[in-house]
Amino acid sequence: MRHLYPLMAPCYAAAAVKHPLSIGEYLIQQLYAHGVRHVFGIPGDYVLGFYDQLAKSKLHLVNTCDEQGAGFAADAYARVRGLGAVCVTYCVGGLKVANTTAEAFAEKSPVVVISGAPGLREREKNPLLHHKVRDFDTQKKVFEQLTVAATDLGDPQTALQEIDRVLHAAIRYKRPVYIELPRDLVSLPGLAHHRTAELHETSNPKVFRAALAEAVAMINAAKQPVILADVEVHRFGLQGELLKLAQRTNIPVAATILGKSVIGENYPFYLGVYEGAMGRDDVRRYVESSDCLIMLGVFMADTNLGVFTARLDPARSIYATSEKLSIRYHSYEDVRFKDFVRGLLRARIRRRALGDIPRPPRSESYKAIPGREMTIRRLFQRLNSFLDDNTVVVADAGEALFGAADLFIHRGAEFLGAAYYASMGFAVPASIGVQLANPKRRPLVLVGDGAFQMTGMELATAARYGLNPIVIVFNNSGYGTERHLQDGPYNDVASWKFDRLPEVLGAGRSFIVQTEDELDAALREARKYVESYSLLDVRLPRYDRSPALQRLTERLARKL
Ligand SMILES: Cc1ncc(C[n+]2csc(CCOP(=O)(O)OP(=O)(O)O)c2C)c(N)n1
Ligand SMILES: [Mg+2]
Repeated sequence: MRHLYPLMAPCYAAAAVKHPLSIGEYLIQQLYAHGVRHVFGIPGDYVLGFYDQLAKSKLHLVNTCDEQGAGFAADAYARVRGLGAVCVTYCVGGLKVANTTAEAFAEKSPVVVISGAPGLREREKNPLLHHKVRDFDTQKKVFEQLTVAATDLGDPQTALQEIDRVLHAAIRYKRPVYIELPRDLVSLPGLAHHRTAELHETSNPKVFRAALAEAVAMINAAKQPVILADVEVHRFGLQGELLKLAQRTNIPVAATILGKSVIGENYPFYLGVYEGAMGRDDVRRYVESSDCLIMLGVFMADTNLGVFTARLDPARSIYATSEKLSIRYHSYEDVRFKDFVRGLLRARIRRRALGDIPRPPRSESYKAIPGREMTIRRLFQRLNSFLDDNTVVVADAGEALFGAADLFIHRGAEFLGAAYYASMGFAVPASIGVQLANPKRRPLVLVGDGAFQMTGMELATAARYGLNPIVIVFNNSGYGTERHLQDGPYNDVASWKFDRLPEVLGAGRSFIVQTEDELDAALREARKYVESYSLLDVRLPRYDRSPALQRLTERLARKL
């Protein structure tokens, strides 16, 4: 993806580094300058030198149980704070974060992957050093496929420049980058008079004006314009602009599942989640019948758009992302996504009456029926009224994610889910990244029993760092989502005594929930208990499913 880089025109503005920092120290300084305060990972001999520098720095190290946990935590941290970092040792650690980096790439999350590596002097005569797979650059080659920019800091003359280059790429493209640190170079001084390059990128003003004029004319002429907002509005920090645009013009807003919570869901112009035939039918009809669909930062991915059941007509659309701007059938080059959205906000778009539009169902007046066994539908209804302004919902793949589409996320609350790449095991470690990135929020983790068995041990990390997520384990005795596609013994998982975890981890509280009144009681207790995590083992029928999953599996099964 290096071809993307020449788009950037770095200009040299910041002060030169006076006393040359070492290469490792400069990397730390730049991470800090870009808002990073925590680095997730596990050390190893190839990266110990850098860990020592980290431990002495202003950055906080967060040791996870497994590298994959560190990778997911860094991804979630990046989604909330704008940049995240994971630091691991060569290959044994690095290749374990290949999956999480792939997720960050696929879902546009700027994570800096830092890996130690054998020193350059150790590599002479190509010895078989421990952790090496094939060649010394095997791991780097893997990460070149998974990141938007990759570098190995093998030359002190260019190392600081390379750090600037890849960090800028992460911020510009909101995608992961890879930095490999040979262990004998970490403490060497970088170039004495290096000036940190600043990223300045501008739209071509003529193209920008033409594109904006066409978009505004189309919107003003439309009878039923609709905004469909997605993940890039989050990543580029444009939620405020989107909200103002909707407030000023009264153009209704729908979100995708990946973009869910892009605006608070109690605004009168918020329609709900649009996901083709998978989502609510009134939203689908309203969005698809629009004569001017303004798609902002939308990811045209299958799961995001109801497994390609979305019917969005380009002839009636304005499609703006960080990579592309099209209006109807033609495209404009050189217009930045941010400029376009801000341009819309400043433009003369006529304000219209809101009219009668679909609205998300408010948290239904739920009342627990004592003794009644839990179902997924009732669990979500109850959780809806449990959310408050400080809750961040973090959903794992499976029912946890599908059912969450219709959760009513409050103003100021957030929703995180790996809704496109959909790797199981995201949610528990992600909640660590979320809470460290914003300690004012308390994560509500929704996770299947299968996914929990992959990374749930990271609750130990949550406990160790004083975090207090509330974890709802959807315990349906296996890979429920897959049972509805094709069932077999391969969808069973070993039955765990989830409630014994506090004993094993020496922290936290747990609850077994079988009935609606037990759920009420457990949620009440969990909210009160703030010292550490709470885990609710919610027992669900094996073949139960949410309405969204029912629609999805029917469609997927037809494709098998
Ligand atoms: C890492 C990974 N492995 C396999 C899959 C395929 N997969 C998708 S959903 C699913 C079952 C998830 O089970 P569980 O976490 O218990 O959630 P449930 O479907 O029961 O709600 C599997 C195996 C995946 N998405 N990610
Ligand atoms: Mg399950």
